Amino acid sequence: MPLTTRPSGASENELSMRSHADGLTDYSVQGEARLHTLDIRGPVRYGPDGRLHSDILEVYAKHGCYIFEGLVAPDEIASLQQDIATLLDRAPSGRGEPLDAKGRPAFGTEFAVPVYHFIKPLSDPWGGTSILNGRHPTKMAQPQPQKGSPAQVVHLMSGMCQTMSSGLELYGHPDLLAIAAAINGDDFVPYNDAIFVKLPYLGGSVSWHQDGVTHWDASYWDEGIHGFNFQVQLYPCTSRNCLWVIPASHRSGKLDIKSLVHENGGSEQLPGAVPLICQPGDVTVVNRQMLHASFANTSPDQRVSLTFGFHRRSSVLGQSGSLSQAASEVYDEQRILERSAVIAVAIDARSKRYPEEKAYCYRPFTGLENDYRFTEENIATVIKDYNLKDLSI
Ligand SMILES: O=C(O)CCC(=O)C(=O)O
Repeated sequence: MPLTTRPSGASENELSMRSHADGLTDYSVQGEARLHTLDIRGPVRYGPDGRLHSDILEVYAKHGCYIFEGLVAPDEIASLQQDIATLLDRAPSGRGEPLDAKGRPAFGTEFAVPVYHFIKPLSDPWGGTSILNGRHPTKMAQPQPQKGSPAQVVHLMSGMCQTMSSGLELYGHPDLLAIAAAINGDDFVPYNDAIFVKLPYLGGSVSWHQDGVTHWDASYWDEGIHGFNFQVQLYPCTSRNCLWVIPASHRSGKLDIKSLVHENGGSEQLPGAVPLICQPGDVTVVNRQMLHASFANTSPDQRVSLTFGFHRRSSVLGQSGSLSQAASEVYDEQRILERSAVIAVAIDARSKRYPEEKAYCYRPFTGLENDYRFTEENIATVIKDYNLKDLSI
């Protein structure tokens, strides 16, 4: 039995970091070999019609994921890395603490949605709980952190379009938005965003799950109905710290994850999975219906993944709040417009930072560009606390 699975009768405290890391070795080798047999990576390419190349769309439709190599340029990645370093430096010293580790007022206390989400090092905060609609039914092994590790570490940061200028500019990236349009239609709408932080020897796990929660039982269900997530990678992602996916699982409907783990001898090392190994600047696209997970980071390498998703408009319109939102929130035209306006403002913010680049033309805001410029007023009305209006399905 792989060592990342807790031996029966053993308390989780008995799993050392070393055993956890060793237990992933064979699985990593096999997963990497499997990854190389799949043709799921390459630079972004467009067809003669100027839209994302149909070859890429076919691969994405078949496997549910794609790795766009080097899509975000090195200078932009450097800005993002710098802004992330600042955010981490200014984080509260722990959950709910007013000061950062250097005794300064912590960053981001003015935002309605807390910026920082803390966990115990190497833990799995959602597995086996009812959090996020209970979509993580099994718990990952939680190795013991090294002596002297902090009691809490940052696991997630929310609100990248208001916490860092490079985050808002990235949200308006023309290639990313063209990919969103190719997959979800020109009238695509946003979902949410989260920055996953996997610090070396400390980062927690995210147990196996599928993201969508609303449309599984609908008669009109299809493999793209819950949209997709981008992950923009700021550092090299290895099989030890990266996101793992089970290719083609987005086409299987809602999976019984508890049974899959049970049938796998209780091991969370599910068969058939591949690690999404990336370089800085690579961007993964993962269908939200894919079975995916990441293990506790018992490696020396950090991963920071800027994660943000998009939906088909038709999937969202008329739906009610889900995941962490109140069910009474209805995603009507007005709500969709208010949240989508972040894209329009981001495009303008980006064009000020990268004036040589051809700006993306976001169809729902064609003709409204002058109302959604990157101005003080729009920062206050469109951007501030935009993530209260996420469209989570
Ligand atoms: O990046 C990770 O480790 C987890 C990402 C994830 O589960 C998600 O985007 O739904």
